[in-house]
Amino acid sequence: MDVKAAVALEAGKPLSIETVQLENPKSGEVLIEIKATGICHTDAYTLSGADPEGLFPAILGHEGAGVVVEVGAGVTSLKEGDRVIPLYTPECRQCEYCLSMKTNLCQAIRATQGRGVMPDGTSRFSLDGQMLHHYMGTSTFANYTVLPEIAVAKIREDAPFDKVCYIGCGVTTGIGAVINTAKVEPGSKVVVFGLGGIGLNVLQGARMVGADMIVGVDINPNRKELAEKFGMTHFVNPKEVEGDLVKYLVDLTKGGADYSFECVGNVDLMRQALECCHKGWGVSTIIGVAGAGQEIKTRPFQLVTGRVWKGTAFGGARGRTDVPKIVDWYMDGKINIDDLITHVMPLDKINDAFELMHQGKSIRSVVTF
Ligand code: NAD
Ligand code: DAO
Ligand code: ZN
Repeated sequence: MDVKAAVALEAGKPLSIETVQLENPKSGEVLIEIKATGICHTDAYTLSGADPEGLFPAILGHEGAGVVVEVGAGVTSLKEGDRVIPLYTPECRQCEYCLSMKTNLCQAIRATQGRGVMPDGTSRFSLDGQMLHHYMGTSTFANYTVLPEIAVAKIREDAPFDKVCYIGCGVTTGIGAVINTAKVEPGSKVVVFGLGGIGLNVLQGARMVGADMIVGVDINPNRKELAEKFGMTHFVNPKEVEGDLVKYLVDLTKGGADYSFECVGNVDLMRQALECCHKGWGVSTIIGVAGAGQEIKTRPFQLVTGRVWKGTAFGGARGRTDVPKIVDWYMDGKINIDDLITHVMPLDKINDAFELMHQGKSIRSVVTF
């Protein structure tokens, strides 16, 4: 079938709006009509060419919501008409990783997903006969896409696509990092570095679990007002701090953070996030994706004296199990998504979304089809 898609033809170039060809779903796969997709920092990272694993040409996008329109042979958990969210972290419930219950990093289709193809080793997308790579197994910058059944979360029928698409990455990553990875307790002191599409969701996760003090750190002062709405109790702009930021944060939290989160992708901030944690028990979770080849460092004594360094992908969420629950939280008014979706546009304008992100003017832009 013909499909309208924003294609990343090469690194560093704007996306090109094209009519591409999409094959029918094969065994164990489903065809999804994408109704809305968010544009995340990670799409921009790959498009920029900085992602060493980035493949071109490709159809990017990993934060979508839509409807199942066709199921391939052997598909049992989904049917035509189901509302769904594509998962860049699948959940097969059968692999060693899934069965361990210690991680959400299902490995069932890891190798082929990393090569930009479906589990049978081929792509469903092409442009004038040339193969196009899938991206993160999801490729949501197209009005139709094909996914393996194990990488699709079925959600409730009344969930609005233009809001819950954000649960496909940013919302789940931020809130999940608090609940699943760091396991923040009520009464905690939390420090969040970076108050963008991820960090604001860390704030609302921390508020939801009952953290007492929630410090937000960002160099963009325009983030303060929105961050307060999402639970931040104290704002720190590093540009306005005289002297050492770590010392300032340790003093502010009266001994250090119980939990900190790095939501920028900056290795210097990752170090500061670890070192502003409380001696003996502070846990720092890395969410941001750093540039290719970059490394983190600290003095080992920071760990010897009880601080813990962690990282999280997709907020530690097991997508088919956890994503429908997060959709329920949104529908029940327990979490706020609406105020984070600052721009909505048609696919033809998707390059504007990248521009708004680079200028720090948007939190989330959403393309609706
Ligand atoms: P964003 O651009 O919306 O937000 C980043 C924020 O960091 C901005 O508010 C910016 O002003 C602030 N910032 C930049 N430099 C700073 C500095 N030196 N000190 C303090 N604040 C600073 O990005 P986002 O969409 O929130 O994504 C954040 C990171 O998370 C990215 O690296 C992204 O790739 C990554 N990410 C990780 C996962 C995961 O599963 N681990 C999932 C999605 C995104
Ligand atoms: O190696 O098993 C694995 C999974 C690797 C990919 C995990 C995703 C990491 C988060 C990147 C940002 C997502 C938008
Ligand atoms: Zn698995």
